[in-house]
Amino acid sequence: MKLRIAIQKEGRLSEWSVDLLRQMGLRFDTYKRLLIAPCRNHDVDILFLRDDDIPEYVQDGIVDLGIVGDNVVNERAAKVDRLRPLGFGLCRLQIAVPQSGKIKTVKELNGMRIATTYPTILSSYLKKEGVKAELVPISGSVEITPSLNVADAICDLVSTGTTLTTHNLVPIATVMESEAALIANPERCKAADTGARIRDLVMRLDGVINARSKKYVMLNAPQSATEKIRDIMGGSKSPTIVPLADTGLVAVHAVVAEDEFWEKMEKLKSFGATDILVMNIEKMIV
Ligand code: PRT
Ligand code: ZN
Repeated sequence: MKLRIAIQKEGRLSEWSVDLLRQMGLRFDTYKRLLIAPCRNHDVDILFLRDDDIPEYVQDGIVDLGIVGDNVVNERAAKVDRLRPLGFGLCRLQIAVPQSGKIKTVKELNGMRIATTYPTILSSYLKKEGVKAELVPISGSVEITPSLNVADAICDLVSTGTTLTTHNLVPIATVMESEAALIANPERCKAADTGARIRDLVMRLDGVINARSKKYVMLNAPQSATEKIRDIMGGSKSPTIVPLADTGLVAVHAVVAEDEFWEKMEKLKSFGATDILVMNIEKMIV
């Protein structure tokens, strides 16, 4: 049987999800937004669904894997394994109130009305905070409810904060942080056949994720600086150091974390490094 992976059909996560699966080496068409796209080079079908349906489809085994926001998984209280966070679709579920109003803290929400499309997550948060508020579950455009006097506060996803500002709302609490994640059906992960194939895909995914934050650096340096260079180019493994035909020089190759990259470059130059080449890594299997 083929493995099935569900991704969002149309929305914020769609393009990222398609790109990621392609980087993992899966070849499939997205022509005219088919509902199911079979992979040409792998025993996998990609299903394009509304994001809200993905957690249940994974939980019920209709698909084996899914890519969806943590916010949706938690709201649906789906019993799935979260295999990997994916680093896109980053947002926060926040409670916000009218800027000019009296409410400034979560405790002051006692007895107030809060509009949200996330009633499950919000009610467990309020319970934990010991706040009794009236939830107003709605299906969209949460940000306009205070101005319509439908609610005193809202609980909605925020990424840049522009929507809140535009509607004169300010956040007073973060209920959860969220990002897209690869989720899986727990039984399929345990089963011998599907488990092995899921692990193969996760290994490919790790290769893509590891490569994203790393650069491959090649440089030439005086042989006398070899020890110092080895110390700072630790990277994932010790660097490769080979003597050059020119006596007294070595070539150094290493994988370096992107966020430490500039700091290391400065030091390497001060040790006499020249001809520094920095390359993107397509995949990195460690
Ligand atoms: O049709 P379907 O049901 O599949 O899509 P959808 O409309 O439910 O979801 P979509 O595509 O809007 O979002 C999919 C997922 O992206 C969400 O479940 C989150 O995991 C993630 N995500 C990341 C966001 C945002 N950032 C986000 N900013 N989802 C929604 N928003 C909305 C938010 O609701 C608010 O209206 O954007 C507005 C706020 O944005 P800022 O930038 O003004 O703060
Ligand atoms: Zn949705």
